[in-house]
Amino acid sequence: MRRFRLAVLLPFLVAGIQAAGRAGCITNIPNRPGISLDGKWHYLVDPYETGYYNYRRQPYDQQEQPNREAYFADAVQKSNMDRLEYNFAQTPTLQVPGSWGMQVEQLHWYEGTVWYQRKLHYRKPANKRLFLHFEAANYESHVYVNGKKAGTHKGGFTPFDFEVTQLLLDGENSIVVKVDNTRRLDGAPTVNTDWWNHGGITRSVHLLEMPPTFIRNYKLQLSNRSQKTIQGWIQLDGPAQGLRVRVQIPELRIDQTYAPDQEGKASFEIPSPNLSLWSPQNPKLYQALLSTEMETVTDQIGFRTIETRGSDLLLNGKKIFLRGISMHEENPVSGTRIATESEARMMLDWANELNANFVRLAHYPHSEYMARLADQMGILLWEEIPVYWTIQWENTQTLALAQQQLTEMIARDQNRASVIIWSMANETPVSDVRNRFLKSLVDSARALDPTRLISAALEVHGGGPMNKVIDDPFGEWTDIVSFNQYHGWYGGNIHDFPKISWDVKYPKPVIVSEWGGGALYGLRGDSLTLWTEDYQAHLYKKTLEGIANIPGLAGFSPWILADFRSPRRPLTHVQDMWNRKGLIGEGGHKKLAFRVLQTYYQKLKAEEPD
Ligand code: GCB
Repeated sequence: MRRFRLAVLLPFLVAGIQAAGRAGCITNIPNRPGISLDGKWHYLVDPYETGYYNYRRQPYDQQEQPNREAYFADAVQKSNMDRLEYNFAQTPTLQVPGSWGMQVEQLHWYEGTVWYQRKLHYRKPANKRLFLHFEAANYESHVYVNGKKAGTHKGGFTPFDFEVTQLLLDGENSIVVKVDNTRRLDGAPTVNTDWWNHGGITRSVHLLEMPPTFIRNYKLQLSNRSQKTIQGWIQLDGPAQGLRVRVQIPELRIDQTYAPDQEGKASFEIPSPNLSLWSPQNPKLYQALLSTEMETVTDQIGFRTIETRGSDLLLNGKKIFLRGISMHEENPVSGTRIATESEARMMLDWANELNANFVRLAHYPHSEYMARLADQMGILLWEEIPVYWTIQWENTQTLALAQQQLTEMIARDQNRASVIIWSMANETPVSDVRNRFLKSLVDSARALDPTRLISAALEVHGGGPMNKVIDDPFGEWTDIVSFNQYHGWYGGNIHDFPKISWDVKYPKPVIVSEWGGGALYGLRGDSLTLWTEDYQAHLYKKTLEGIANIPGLAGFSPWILADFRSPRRPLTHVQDMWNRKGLIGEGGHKKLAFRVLQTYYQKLKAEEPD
């Protein structure tokens, strides 16, 4: 009986733990105390999930006997009688962060479970709360410390952490992480995408050492009603009674103290008439200090407003045109998931060289580095969750997963001035159930962050080849109407592009969130030969000739800055499992079209008022 009850209850308990984690993990990791757990981790490939399920395919952590959290969880042999059919000490290592498929040839196409393990010799600090923080692991992670489960997380691109104060020992510790990148029909994303499914602990891991009560998260941004009022809140974790929170921005002579409420939250509005507003021309960041009697957290924060008026997009009250480019989080030189700050900088430097002032970070949240660097470099960002193509709209678990990733993305980057747009989805098919799904995401995003704009990459419908209609009912709910179009590549004669008439149903700012075509770097020919750099450059010229005809156009982000790996792209000697729509090819070489867009943006930039 007891066994039955435990088995029934456990999934809910686990869901409860996940839900609690969902309140948002610890943010501003670069400025928190702790140690890095990056480096070499041992690994075991486990295609049958032997370390997780027994021979009846029951998960070890949902049984009373044997008393294990998982077979592979505890990397320490307890006695000679404890027969273990694995031995992490003898296994090779993987670099963390990194994608396994790009480090080990046999894992290139692998989709399944890999167990990571590392030891940690640790002197437990007195009076600290300890958290294992993962910036991202793709896709489902189970984390164990000294054989005990710390928690699980789903979603490959957002951060998560678990408190391990009681699980870590003074002395030697073993940390084991099961990472499973199996694509799932009910996942977000689902099984069908156009990018590489990089498996592994793809971003950095930290052990955070926090005081008994600490600042879990905070928000400090301009109110969307005024350019002279900073609005925000601080959320404490731990007993808050008697504590005060303090907000300082020394350069603005701001120094305010507040008493948190019973939930440990303090909300505030601070008049700040003398702000220098953040913008691409003036990426001004202020040092902010947030403190309690127990700690001080520093951050570099920019202040700006973003809003729409009719079909205009206004940054700090002034009309702005988005000279954009889309990018995946993949390094075209190495073909790996971007894992370091210098790789993120390389991508944004290219965007800068293109004279772009806007980057669409497709199709999932990129690393925190991207947004922090964009803040410093004055690049505006679109951030997106992987609600891509054909998600299971009717599945409430899938909706919960999308909501969770949205919440985690916003919690992490809500203090980045560069981020102006939260995008809910990409090219999703219209239906009532999809509308309800996406509407629910919009409601959450607006409640979590009313200071940014909402969009989604929609599709062009009907109208015929020379008349294109954008009438997706979801356009009603977004602040910006964005759509992807591929005239001249997926159908349509590119010479006709300037003659197309556009029918956009919503009087809102319009962003063409994708357009472009494929070219193999170095392949030359005439401007009508597909896959040549010449054709791609021609497509860019023709599109740029006609794109201003789109009513309400407030910017665009062509597809895409750099070639990226995709299993959907098998054309031999041309694609070879890469999507070739990059302006920069595999190896990091610029194609002709890069210069076309660069010159066009240069001209737009020169015409802009200061
Ligand atoms: C799209 C998708 C993008 C693809 C691109 C393509 O519309 O949004 O993820 O990679 O087209 O290259 O076909």
